[in-house]
Amino acid sequence: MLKKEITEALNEQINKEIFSAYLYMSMSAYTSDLVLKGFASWFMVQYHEEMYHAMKMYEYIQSQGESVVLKAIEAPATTFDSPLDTFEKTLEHEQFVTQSIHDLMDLAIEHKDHATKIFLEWYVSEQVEEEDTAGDMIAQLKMIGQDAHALLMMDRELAVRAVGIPVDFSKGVEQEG
Ligand code: OFO
Repeated sequence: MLKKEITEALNEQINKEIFSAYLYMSMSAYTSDLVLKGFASWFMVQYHEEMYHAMKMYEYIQSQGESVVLKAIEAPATTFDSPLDTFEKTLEHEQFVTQSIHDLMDLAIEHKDHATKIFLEWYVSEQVEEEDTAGDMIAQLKMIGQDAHALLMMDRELAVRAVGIPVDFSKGVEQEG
């Protein structure tokens, strides 16, 4: 059982995670239009990661005997200035999500909700990684500048990233198939 305020905040967070998925899907479409297939693939992997974040929370709410309440997902931006802009906006968005996770953690601490606190620790670590990755991409793209050859090399590297988490949630977030 969760306190009402915590259930509501977790449901809000599901919305933010699905918005993140939607945003990265939009960045995938944009970079695909630029024929940067590696970037497009990388962002689609990120889309799956975000859906996983949302579903992990969805299951946690249910495991605590509470109800998931889904809300409308805001439309993401559909156009960006450049590949660099996509990662700058990614970092900006991840900083917003980090703050939201920290606020949730503060709420769990305030309510002495130890189970939710332990559950959220995974997200706190995940956000450190998310911001770090976006920061690295920005640094690399700034180094690349207008060098098309270097950009294509980076595109090839990004294409290698594979989905490392389950994407079929029909049997739960921790099981595939
Ligand atoms: Fe869910 O980590 Fe990004 O938003």
